Amino acid sequence: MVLISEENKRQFVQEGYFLLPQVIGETVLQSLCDVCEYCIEEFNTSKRMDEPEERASHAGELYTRVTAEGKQIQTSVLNIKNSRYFLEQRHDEHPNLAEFINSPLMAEICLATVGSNAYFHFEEFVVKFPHGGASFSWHQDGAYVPPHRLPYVSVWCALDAVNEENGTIYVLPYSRAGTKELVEHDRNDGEMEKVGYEGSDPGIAVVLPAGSVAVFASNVLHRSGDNISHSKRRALLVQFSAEPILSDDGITPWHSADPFLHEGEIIS
Ligand SMILES: O=C(O)CCC(=O)C(=O)O
Repeated sequence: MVLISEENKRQFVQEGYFLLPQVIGETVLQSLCDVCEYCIEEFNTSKRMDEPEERASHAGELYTRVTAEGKQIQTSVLNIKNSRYFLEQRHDEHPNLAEFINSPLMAEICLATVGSNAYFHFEEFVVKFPHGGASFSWHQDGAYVPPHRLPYVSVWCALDAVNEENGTIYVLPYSRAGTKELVEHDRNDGEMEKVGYEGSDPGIAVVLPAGSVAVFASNVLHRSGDNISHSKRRALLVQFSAEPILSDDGITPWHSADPFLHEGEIIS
């Protein structure tokens, strides 16, 4: 499988991102959409447990919901009911999702970005609901995790065709951001989002058919727009790092740190 060109690799080094149109086959795409729909339904039919002791270890970032069957799910504080969902870390329950994370496509992306030794770090579905699904502020993904040595890679997979009407992402290439460093982020008013850019550059809109992928480094500023279309916009974000990303205790992985590639070979 050679989907990534030398030009893609050059652009990743120089500008921090590249795009791979239509690289996810229809069957796999449908299976990922099915998992996403299951997770949406699970969110919508669960209730928030608000006691402080129910908060997850990533204090302030997650809270617990409980389904009618009593299953507890960790949910992002960034979720806005029927507007914008971040549905994270469901691969243990959904083999099709786990298989996609451990696929040759992800191996090729890791090899071209973080290198021949790679750890699976995190996954989440990001869903924007029709008729106003909320935007998401300019940020670098690396600002949402504890301090770490090396940038990691985000693989943003479009489960639906994405465009400016339905709330696609916008990336700010390094040359336009003027930096590759992690920048200071402020929390926006009341919404718990971190904001790392207040400039006037609108960024480059990622407009792609369903089954396409945007690959960007964790130090690339990006945002996403409102969904003013009549349909849901679903994406799956999968992240890999060259070394484990750890919590402040220096031992516990922040999210996951599952070995995925060793010397270029898939080992998981
Ligand atoms: O899919 C989106 O709308 C943006 C997601 C994103 O930027 C993120 O989760 O870091």
